[in-house]
Amino acid sequence: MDVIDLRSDTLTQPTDEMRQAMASAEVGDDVYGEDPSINKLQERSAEMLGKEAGLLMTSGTMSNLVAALTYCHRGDEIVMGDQAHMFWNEGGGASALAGAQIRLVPNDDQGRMSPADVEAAIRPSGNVHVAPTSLVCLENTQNRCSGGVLTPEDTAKIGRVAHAAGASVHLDGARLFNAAVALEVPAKELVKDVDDVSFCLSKALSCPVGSVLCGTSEFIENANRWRKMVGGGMRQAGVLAAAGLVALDTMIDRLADDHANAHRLATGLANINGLTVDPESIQTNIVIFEVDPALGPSAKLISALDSEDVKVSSPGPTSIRMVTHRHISNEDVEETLSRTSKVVQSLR
Ligand code: TLP
Repeated sequence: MDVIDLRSDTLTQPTDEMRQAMASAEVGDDVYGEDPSINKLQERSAEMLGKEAGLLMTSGTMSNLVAALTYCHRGDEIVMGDQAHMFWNEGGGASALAGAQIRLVPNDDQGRMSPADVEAAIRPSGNVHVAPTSLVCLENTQNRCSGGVLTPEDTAKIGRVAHAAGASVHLDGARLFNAAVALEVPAKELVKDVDDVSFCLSKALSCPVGSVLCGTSEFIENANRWRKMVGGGMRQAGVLAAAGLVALDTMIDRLADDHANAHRLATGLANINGLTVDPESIQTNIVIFEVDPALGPSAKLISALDSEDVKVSSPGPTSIRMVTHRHISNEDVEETLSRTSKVVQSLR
């Protein structure tokens, strides 16, 4: 039986074209700004997103952390959604290393925050009792909200209230291109109202490593200092950038296949008694579904699926996450549904 690994799109392997580009990449010392492949990737990324400059990071976590370090002084506050990856899955870096406290605002099912909630949460500087809000963070797509997408208008609404109150807006766009493909809008449109954006090369775009942070030249200059400080000055990392350039050319349009597979997967899961998901709410490549408590905690189903060689992850005690990606075919979706149905019946 083949293993079907739906734990994450981070599992995707570099393509042959990427491996060839990596082997022949022109490189230099990037801390001196002399790696031609990195420079090309950074320029290309910034251009695609309508920003002035870009900076290659080791990971999405490093990008988000460096953004927090660049905008915040110790004792500042960052407003973000209560389902934000930055809050749940990044080791508390913004608090521990940037010294910022986090203020959470509810995310709805699709990952949106209400502009009124954000406006009410933002606090001004000038009162000694208060941690001033220097930053508002958005996430598109929103991982823990089943890969929900923010439209350009959703983002503009938050941008307006944040900017009116003097706060900057950072977008964790780890899966920004999934949102762009799902909405059929250029990625540039999704980021025009944020000050900076980070997108990941190492998720559905299949690169082995890397994220790119894009913003104004001044922001990127400051971010570069923080990146060096946290150990992200990477010398001849043009081998990684070379894969990134191939990804931007070849891996974006195909994301539509992952989305179609996720939708089919959700439709099939919704037909299994004991599992709850609304297939119409699945917009990209992440399917999160609820497990009926009568079947036990989700951990029980996860381990039963594992013995059937279906690997999944869990965002919480009653839910399961399945992520479609380049190595998940139509047949894998059908096979996942049949193994899941069998396993659920065995738990009854
Ligand atoms: N997400 C990973 C896990 O950490 C959960 C995954 O498998 O989905 N922002 C978002 C929205 C993310 O989903 C992730 C990774 C990151 C940032 C961090 O990226 P990396 O793993 O490159 O540090």
